[in-house]
Amino acid sequence: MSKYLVTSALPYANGKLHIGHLAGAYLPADIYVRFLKLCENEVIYVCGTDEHGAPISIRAEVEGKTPQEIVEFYHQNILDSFTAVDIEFDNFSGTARAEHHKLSQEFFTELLSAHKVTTKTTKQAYCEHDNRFLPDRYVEGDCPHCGAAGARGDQCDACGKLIDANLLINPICKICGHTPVIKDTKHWFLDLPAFADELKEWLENKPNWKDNVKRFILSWIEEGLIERAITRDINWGVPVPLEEGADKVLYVWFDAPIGYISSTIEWAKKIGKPDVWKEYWFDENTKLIHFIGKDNIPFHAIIWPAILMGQSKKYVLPWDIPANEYLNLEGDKISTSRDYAVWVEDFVKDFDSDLLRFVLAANAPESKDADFSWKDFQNLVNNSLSNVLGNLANRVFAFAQKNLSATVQRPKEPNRLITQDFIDSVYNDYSEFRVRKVTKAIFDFARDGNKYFNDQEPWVTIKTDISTTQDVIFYCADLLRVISIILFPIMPKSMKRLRMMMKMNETGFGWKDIWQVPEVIEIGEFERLFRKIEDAEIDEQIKRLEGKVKNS
Ligand code: B3M
Ligand code: ZN
Repeated sequence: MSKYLVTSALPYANGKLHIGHLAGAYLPADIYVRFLKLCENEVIYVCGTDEHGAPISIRAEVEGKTPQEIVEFYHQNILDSFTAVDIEFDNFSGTARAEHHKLSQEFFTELLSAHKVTTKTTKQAYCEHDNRFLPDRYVEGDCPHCGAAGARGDQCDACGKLIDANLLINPICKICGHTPVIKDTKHWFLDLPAFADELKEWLENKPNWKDNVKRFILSWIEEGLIERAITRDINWGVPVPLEEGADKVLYVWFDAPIGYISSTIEWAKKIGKPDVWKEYWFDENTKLIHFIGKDNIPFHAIIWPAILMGQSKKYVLPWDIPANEYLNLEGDKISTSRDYAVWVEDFVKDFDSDLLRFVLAANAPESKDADFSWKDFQNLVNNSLSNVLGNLANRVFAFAQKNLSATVQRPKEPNRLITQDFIDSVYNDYSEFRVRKVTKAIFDFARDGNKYFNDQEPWVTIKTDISTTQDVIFYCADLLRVISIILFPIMPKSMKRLRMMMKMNETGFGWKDIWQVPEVIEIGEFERLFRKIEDAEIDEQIKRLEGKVKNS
C-alpha cells in the first residue's frame, strides 16, 4: 500500500470560486482522494489559499482595503464554497501564516547558500505617476509571443507562456493606466539552468504523465531554461530574509508551492502529531500528486521541482501532475472580471451540489477544453441521473416494498450483472484520473440494470414465480449497492442516501465491500434520489448569464 499526498493548486484569495475552478483542480482531486480512501490507502489532501502576490495586492488597492482584509474575507468565502460541494481537505491553510513565511525563507536561504540563487540588476517597468515598480500583473500589454491583448506582466492567458514584462508591447500601469518607464532594480534569481540535467533525468522517468503536461514541459526545456527572478519590488509577501533585500518580497510563485508543505505541517500539528508531516515529505515512496489547471504547469513541473532539488534535505518530488484544460461556459471563456461565471455559492442555492459534481465529472476537461451549458446540465441530470439511476432505484425499491415485504435474500447463483472486468476497469480509470470515462461506465452499468429489470418483467413473474422474481430484485438491488460504492467518490451525498435507503452503513464502507454480497438486502424509507430540472429553472439561469454578456 502506498502513501499519497494529494494537493490542489492554492486558489488566490482574491475572488470567489466558480465552476471552472472546480472542474480544473479541485473536483478531480477530491474524487481521486475519495477513491484512494475507499481503497484504504494512507492519503492526505492538503490545500490552502494563495495569499500573496500582485493578484491580492491589486485587489486590495482596487477595493481600498488592506491585503490582509482581502485575504481573510476570501479565505473564508472560498472555503465555504468548497464545503458546500463536499470538497473535503485534510487541511486548508493560507500562505500569509507565520509558519509558511518561516519555511519559505528557509527555502530561499538554502538555495542561496547552495549558490543556486544569484543576484542581478535588471530593468523593470516603473510607474512615475504612482512612484513604484510594476512587477507581474501590475503591468499589462500585448503578448510578445502571440500578440494577444491583455497579457499580464507574468503570463499570457492566451498562449500560456511566461512573459518577461519588459517585452510586453504597449505596456500600461494596471493601477493608473499610464505608460511605465524602465528603471534599474536588483533581484535574486533562481538558477534554473543549473538544474537542467537533474530535471531532464527526473522527467524522463515519467512516461505515464498526461500528454498535455509532457508536451508543455518538453517545449519549455527545448526553448532552454533561463534564470528566473524570485524576488519582487512590492511590500505584500514573504520578506526577503536579507538586509539588502529588506524592501523586497519573495515572488509569489516561489513561496506558493511551499504552501503544500506548510499546510502539511499545520495538519500534523492539528492532529497532535507534529512530526508526522515528515513521513510524507521525506519518504521517497510517497506519491506526491499535484492537481492543477494547465496554466500552472511550468511552475509545478519545472520551477517547483528545481526549488525542491536545491534543498539540502531530500524532499519527495512530484509523482504526477494531472493538469486539466479549461472549462468554458456556454461556449465563452469564464471571466471573473466580467462576472461571466457560474459561482459555486450561487449554484448551491438553487441545486443539489452532487448534481454539479456529477455534471462536471461527466464532462471533465481532461484532455481538451470542455464546455458547461445549462441545457446540457438539465439533459444530463434528467436523462442520466433521474431517468436511469433514479428510475432504477425507484422501481426496484417500490417493487420490493409492495411485493416482497421490502426484503430480498441473496440467491444461490452469483450476480451476473456485476463482473470483475467491469469493476477492474472502473478501478483503473479512477487510478489514472479518467473521471469522464468512469462516469460514463457507471451510467452504462445502471442502464444495463434497467434493461435487465425490463427484460425480466418481474411485475408479470410475481404472479407465478415468487422465487425467480425475488432473485431478479435482489440482483438489481445488489447492483445499486455496488453503485453506492463506486459512484461515491463522484456523488458522496447521494450515494450515502442510496445506502441509507437500503439500510446500509453510510460510512466505513470500502472498495473491498463490492464483493461482500450481503445475505439480505432490506429496503427502508425511500424517497426520490434525484429531482427533475424544469425548463423554467434553466431559462432563468441562462437569462442571468445573458445579462452579463450584454453588460461586458
Ligand atoms: N495561485 C492559482 C492560479 O494561478 C495559483 C496556484 C498556486 S499553486 C502553488 O490561479
Ligand atoms: Zn501607475
